[in-house]
Amino acid sequence: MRVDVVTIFPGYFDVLELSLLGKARDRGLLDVRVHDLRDAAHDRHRTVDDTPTGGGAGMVMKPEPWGETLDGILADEGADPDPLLIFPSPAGEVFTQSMARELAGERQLVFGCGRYEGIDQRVFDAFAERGRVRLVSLGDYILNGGEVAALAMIEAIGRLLPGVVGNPESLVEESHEEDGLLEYPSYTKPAVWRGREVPPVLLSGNHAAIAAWRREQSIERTRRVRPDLLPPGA
Ligand code: 6GU
Repeated sequence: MRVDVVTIFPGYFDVLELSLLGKARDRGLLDVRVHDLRDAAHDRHRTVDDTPTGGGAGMVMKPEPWGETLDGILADEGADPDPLLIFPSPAGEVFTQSMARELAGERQLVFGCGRYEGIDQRVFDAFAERGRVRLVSLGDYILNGGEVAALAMIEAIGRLLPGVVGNPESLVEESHEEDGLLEYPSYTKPAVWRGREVPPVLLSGNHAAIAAWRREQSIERTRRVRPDLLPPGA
């Protein structure tokens, strides 16, 4: 998968060189390219924002640097003919594991990270006329810009790409996968730590009993902290 990111803070994305996704990049499974929006701001101060038309607080990102940068990405040789443009925004649809799964099937994602009070609406309108554009939110709280949201989405999507996670089984048992319940609690050695024992069933060797206990724990935890995730009637 190819991922392009447009931002005024390219340094935020340095972390994609680390860990699992860094290895995925080294192995050619994930091709991430970060573009500095200010490279397309041609005045002496490399200005990317201006005051909101109609008045109000804060600043709005100007359309011209976005237009030039996105045009360049779409025209790049090696670009996909139908990439998906994603603008992280608290005004967007909420990002979920099922959206991550859907997006993991794309050939090219382009993340446009806005700052300030947002991006001039005409950028969304112009690119929605030429291709696919989605506004996507991480949830109901406010970040200072789209960078951290884009990082979270790239990690959630990237780990679902074929070959990125060594053992595909570990993708299946996690929270929000399969049955949509939260994950059960995990334990390792030692069997007693600071006087606390591992639940004895886990040491029983009885695989059916272990599976039943884990399922019960998942349901109980989900009922306690995320009852909205329980299937109707559960
Ligand atoms: Cl995608 N962007 C910003 N700025 N804040 C957010 C968000 C995105 N998702 C939740 N809060």
